[in-house]
Amino acid sequence: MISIAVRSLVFVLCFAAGAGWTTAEDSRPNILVISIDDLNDWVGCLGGHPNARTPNIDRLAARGTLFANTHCQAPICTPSRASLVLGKYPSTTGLYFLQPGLAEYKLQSPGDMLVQHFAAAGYHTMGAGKFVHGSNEGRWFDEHGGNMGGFGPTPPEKLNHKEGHRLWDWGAYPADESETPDVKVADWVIERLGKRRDEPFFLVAGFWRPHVPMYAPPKYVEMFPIDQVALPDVLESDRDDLPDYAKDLTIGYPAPRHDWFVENRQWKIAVQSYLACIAFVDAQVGRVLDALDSSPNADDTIVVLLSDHGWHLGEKQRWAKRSLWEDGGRVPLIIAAPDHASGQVCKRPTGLIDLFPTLLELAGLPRKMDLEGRSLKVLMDSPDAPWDRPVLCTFTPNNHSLRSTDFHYIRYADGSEELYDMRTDPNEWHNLANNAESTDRIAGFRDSLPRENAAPIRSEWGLWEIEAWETAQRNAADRRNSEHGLTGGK
Ligand SMILES: [Ca+2]
Ligand SMILES: [Ca+2]
Repeated sequence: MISIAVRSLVFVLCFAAGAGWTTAEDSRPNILVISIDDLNDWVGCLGGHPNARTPNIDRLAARGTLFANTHCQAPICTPSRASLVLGKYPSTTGLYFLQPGLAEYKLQSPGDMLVQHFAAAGYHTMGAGKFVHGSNEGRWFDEHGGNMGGFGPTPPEKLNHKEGHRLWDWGAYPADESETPDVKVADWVIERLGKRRDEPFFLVAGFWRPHVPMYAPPKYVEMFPIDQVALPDVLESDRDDLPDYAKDLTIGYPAPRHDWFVENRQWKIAVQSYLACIAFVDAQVGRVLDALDSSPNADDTIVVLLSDHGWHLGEKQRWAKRSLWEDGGRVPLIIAAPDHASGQVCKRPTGLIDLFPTLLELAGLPRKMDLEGRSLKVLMDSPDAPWDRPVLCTFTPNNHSLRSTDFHYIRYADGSEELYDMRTDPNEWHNLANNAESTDRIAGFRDSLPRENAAPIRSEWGLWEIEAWETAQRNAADRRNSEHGLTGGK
């Protein structure tokens, strides 16, 4: 157990919600958020891949609570992060797509956004790299280091995927890891961790990998000899029991098709590169944790580690994000807080949306009543505590996934459904939605779906996503019409 060091400072606190002025000794903990982009469950302590090497993430898990059944609220960067920092579901805000970003969303008050809420409560907010996502990330922080080079640097010519989207490539690059944005993000964060401030800090390390391009410095690629790389399990007939709508939802996404990876002998190389990117970002996590441990903030800093959504590398014969299956939605979430038990694993269904209320409670700040998540502190105190609701993930309007402790239910906008028993079928190969014995269970899940689905907020920059979604709607309408002997719909 670590006790919270009390700052000697007497501070004046004014909550944004207008709760009035309070004077107290500032014993509130610092908060360090380690955000990793597109990291699925290929993390040692989550057991998602036998080759995964993440000793530093694992050691953080050993210091706190690993939420092993955590899911994002949208399986794509911008809306997942918007949901996290607003504490609201996409079906409430209408933020479903890569565009518009949070900057274009009309906040009712700055305190409605996680980082700004802590700033208003007297925290000094700092960040570097990718967290909220979108241009001018610094607008959300008191102090921001910039994007540190974003998804770059890139080699003069693509290494393995010569055509297609500019970000879609993988391999060993660059030779000098000090050129990578993530090393620079870690450097910037490490420098700030070393200073003791009068007021508590809210500090975000926003790492870019393993997001494409899946480039990692050579020494990390060499950790995974190609002949030892294990491929995900795939069932050839898996897609036969999927609703047509599930297949349509992948329309328009920029990842190469699974057949392309197989036919071009790139599957193993891409898996190797993704594992290398994870090992590389884990090394940066280790540098940050070491810096915290040797800093004056070691004893009173809450550490959170998360990713914004999952990632397919051939599972269910598809790639990348934008799916409601387990591989698209499951993310690591670790919270290590002073005065809380260590080495715990919680299997209750939880979401990134729960982070905002959790951090408020851990920091001793007032509850914010319009948040849609739920504080996880009760599960940090007792990982098997009663927890009566499944976690919701949404991909484009009215397409939802609900994950309970043992089952995974998906419902698409046309009413088609999937159900998987995760205890016996962790690969989600056998859709039980049409089995008679699933009727009661499905009825229970239907009751937990959102009552309202906000219309999508549109952006002129994200038209291809809207078009893909509209194509799925049209195709569903055509299928419905042909089933009823009608024509047209286009
Ligand atoms: Ca992402
Ligand atoms: Ca199947």
